[in-house]
Amino acid sequence: MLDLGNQPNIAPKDWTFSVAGHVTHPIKWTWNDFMAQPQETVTSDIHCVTAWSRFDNLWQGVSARHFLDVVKPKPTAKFLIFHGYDGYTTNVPIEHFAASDTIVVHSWNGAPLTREHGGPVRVVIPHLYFWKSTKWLKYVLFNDNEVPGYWEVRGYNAVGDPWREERYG
Ligand SMILES: Nc1nc2c(c(=O)[nH]1)N[C@H]1C(S)=C(S)[C@@H](COP(=O)(O)O)O[C@H]1N2
Ligand SMILES: [Mo]
Repeated sequence: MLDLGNQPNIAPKDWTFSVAGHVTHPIKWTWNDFMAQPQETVTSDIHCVTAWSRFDNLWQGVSARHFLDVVKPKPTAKFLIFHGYDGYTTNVPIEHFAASDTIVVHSWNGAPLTREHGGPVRVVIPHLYFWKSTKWLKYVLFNDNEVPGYWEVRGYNAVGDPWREERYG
């Protein structure tokens, strides 16, 4: 599975990104705010739950670690739910988002993310199945309880570790 079938067309100047819920510093970023954050690069493989993989992807953007430093989750923050501009949602335990190679990206293999692949900004959580990596990122809610997202409601796993083949819940 790749996406819900509607690929939103969002120009960077129209893109905003907000974070709310159990955080000390809720944010609402414009494209310029996002690009002003420290930039990092990560190389990773990706695994879709339907068995395809894509190896050696070069991602550029803002690390999850930096992002968490900015919003400062409260001790009650246990689960994140990501929202895309297409209405997609997916949930991830906070410690999985906090992995050292998780990155919120604007570029793939040296070029801006295309609309098809979730531009202007998507999440990449390399150690989980790719359905956990929200395209067309719009909003993240930090929750104290687990709220299932689009595929999780349909029976997919709350964590989604490909090495444990955690496809279903
Ligand atoms: N917003 C949003 N993000 C999404 C999806 C989606 O439908 N909407 N599909 C997921 C799934 S199932 C996969 S496999 C990857 C596909 O990413 P790609 O198009 O860059 O290969 O995006 C994930 N992120
Ligand atoms: Mo997928």
